[in-house]
Order: sequence, then structure tokens, then C-alpha cells
Amino acid sequence: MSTPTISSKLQIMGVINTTPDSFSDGGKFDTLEKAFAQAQQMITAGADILDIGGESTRPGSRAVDEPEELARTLPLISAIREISDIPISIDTNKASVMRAAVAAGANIINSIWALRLGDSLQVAAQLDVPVCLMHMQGTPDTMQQKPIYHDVVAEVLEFLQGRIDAALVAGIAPHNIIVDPGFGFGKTLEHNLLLLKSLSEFRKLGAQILVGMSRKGMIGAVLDKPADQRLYGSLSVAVIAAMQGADILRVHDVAETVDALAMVRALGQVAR
Ligand code: 7PJ
Repeated sequence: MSTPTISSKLQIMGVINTTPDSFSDGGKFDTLEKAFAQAQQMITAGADILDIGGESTRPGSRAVDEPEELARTLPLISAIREISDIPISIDTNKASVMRAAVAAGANIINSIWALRLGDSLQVAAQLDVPVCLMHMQGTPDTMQQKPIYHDVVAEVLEFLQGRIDAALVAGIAPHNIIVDPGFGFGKTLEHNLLLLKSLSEFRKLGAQILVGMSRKGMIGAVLDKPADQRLYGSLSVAVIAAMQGADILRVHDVAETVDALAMVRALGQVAR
């Protein structure tokens, strides 16, 4: 194996689910309580960042309106801020939600649209916080129908370079730019595997690299297992990404990933 490149600031981002269970009539408070408990658990387990989203972006998911998105995310951000200074990322595409979330205590904007919607790019620049720019081919409701690339790695790199340039022109500071190849967003299994295998190439963009593969379909496709049986597969791809220089791993299973990445961090601390 060639010498791995391990980020000295490898971080674990825990994903908090604020989507209400459609089969329960528990209502919003119940959802908030559960999400807050999940946040507390992740902080205790050693998460470095929490990612809070109020709109599902899974393939085929329905859009959520602004009041609902705010109702799901703002009380949770405020509640976490009462107990912890942990960096909070807001996973949203709406400029108004970005503003409100940062005012409530969020520190990072996670944009699966790479700030391409409305005036989100300008608003993110004004807010002066780190932004995650993610690649996606198509839109969430249609992206998995027929993803096509001539050279997926080159095309995703080119897209991200374009979004970095746009962010810099808008006034976003270079140190505030995070890029993400967008695993599962308009990609076949082969596209996802090629991106993972070539992840170290993304370091030439000069930005921090975030990856989210936890429990995704690419793991299910290889293992032929449903989402609740993808833990070991998720840990494996987290390690593969970390060995190639990923800076931030977006995961559901924080405690388990902390152990897996402790082994990678230990490698990063020895020199031959
Ligand atoms: C990602 C995300 C990802 C970033 C989701 C899921 C789908 N944000 N939001 N990167 N995935 N930056 O977690 O299965 O890969 S939602």
C-alpha cells in the first residue's frame, strides 16, 4: 500500500435526524426530544461536529416548507447550545434557514446544492462561517434515475473547483471552504466506488474534504443488507476515506466511528 495521507484535523460529524416518524402521532415535541437525546449521546460519544437537517434529501423525498424546517431545527440548535459549545452544522438549502440557524448558534452551513439556490451563496458569504459545497448530479427526486458521467472523478473535481471559485468571488474566505464529492447524489455504485478510491485526488482542490457514506445505498449494494445492518461497512469506508486525507466524516454511528478513526489517527502520529 502506498503511504497514506491522514488529516491532522480528522473530525467526526454526527448526523442528527429531525424528520418526524410518519407512523407516529407523537408530534414535534416528541421529535425534538428524541433528536436532543441523540445529540447528547453523540457529544458524549466524542462527536466533533453535529449536523442538523430539517429537510430529507434522500432520493425521492418530499420537499419541506420553510416554517416546518425552522420548527424542526431552531429549537434543537438552541437546546444544544444550552449544554454544549460543539460546532453545529445546518444542512439546508434555504438562505433564510441559514440565517436563522446561525443566529440560533449554528457554526457551519452544509449545502447539498453547493450554494447554487436563490441567494444562498451571498447569504453564506455574509454569515462568514465555514460552508460545505457538495456535488450532486440532477435533483434529489430524479438524481438516481440514470446518472451518467464520462469520467466521474474528473467531472466532480471540475464541478467542485467551479463552486470554490464562485465562493471565493462571493467573498467566502478560503479557510472556510469544505468540499464533498456527494456520495449517492446522482451516482451509481461504480461511480461511488471510483470516487472513494480516488478520494486523495480531491486534496489538490486545497479545501477541507467532507465525506458522507454512512449507511448509504452504496454499502447496501455491496453487502446486500438493509440500512440497519450497514455499520461494519460504514466503518470500513470511513477508514478508507480517512486514510486518503478526508478531514470530516459525516456518520450516524459516532461511538463506533470514534474507535475506528482513533486507529487511523494513531497512524497519523508516527513517522518513519
Ligand atoms: C450528505 C449530506 C452527504 C453532505 C446527506 C444521507 C443522505 N451532506 N446530507 N454530504 N448526505 N455534506 O445521509 O443518507 O453525503 S442526507
